[in-house]
Amino acid sequence: MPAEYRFKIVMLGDGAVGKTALTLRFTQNHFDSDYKRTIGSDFAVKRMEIPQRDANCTIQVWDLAGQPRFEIVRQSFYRGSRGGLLVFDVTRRRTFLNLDQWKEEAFKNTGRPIPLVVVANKVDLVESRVVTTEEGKEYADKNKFLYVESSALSGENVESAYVTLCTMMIDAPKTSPPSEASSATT
Ligand code: G3D
Ligand code: MG
Repeated sequence: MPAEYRFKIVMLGDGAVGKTALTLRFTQNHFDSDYKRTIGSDFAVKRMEIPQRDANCTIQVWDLAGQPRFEIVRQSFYRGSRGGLLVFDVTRRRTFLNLDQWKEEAFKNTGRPIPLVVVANKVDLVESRVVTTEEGKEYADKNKFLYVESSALSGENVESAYVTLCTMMIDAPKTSPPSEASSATT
């Protein structure tokens, strides 16, 4: 019998890097340039098989719209999340340089270093690419994250980004999350 896992994960990264497009591609297998720009701090759910771990993994993918102004919105977004995709756009260097800020915010709000997968998105835009594979990999290695190059447009490696994160979360040491009481005081 495969083991059953259930994880909440968060989509992290600057505006327009493709967080919503990746989520829709993964959960509904379509790419729609006319979708609603925001799905709020709403979530989508998907169950996957992870044969490498003899497991099934149900993930609740939280995608936060825009830059949330209110700390309280961000707290509920992060609360209980066990991992995340740290997404940047390979055609915009600034989105790559900002990954550290997203990482810090996630660690601060979850109270611990959760597993993250660095996702270099929009690799279909070969002509306008400015961040190289080597740079992306180096950043991921330095932080002990895994690295995937994807295109929500073509679908390339989208599932693989989420599967990779699931294997990391399954393998992560089972430390109990901070209790509600202690996290409420921070
Ligand atoms: P966000 O949720 O991170 O803010 P979105 O980003 O998912 O809304 O994507 C922002 C824009 O990038 C959208 O274009 C979307 O279609 C496009 N996009 C997302 N992923 C890819 C990709 O892999 N390749 C290409 N070529 N484009 C992508 P619009 O024009 O609707 O703003
Ligand atoms: Mg979005």
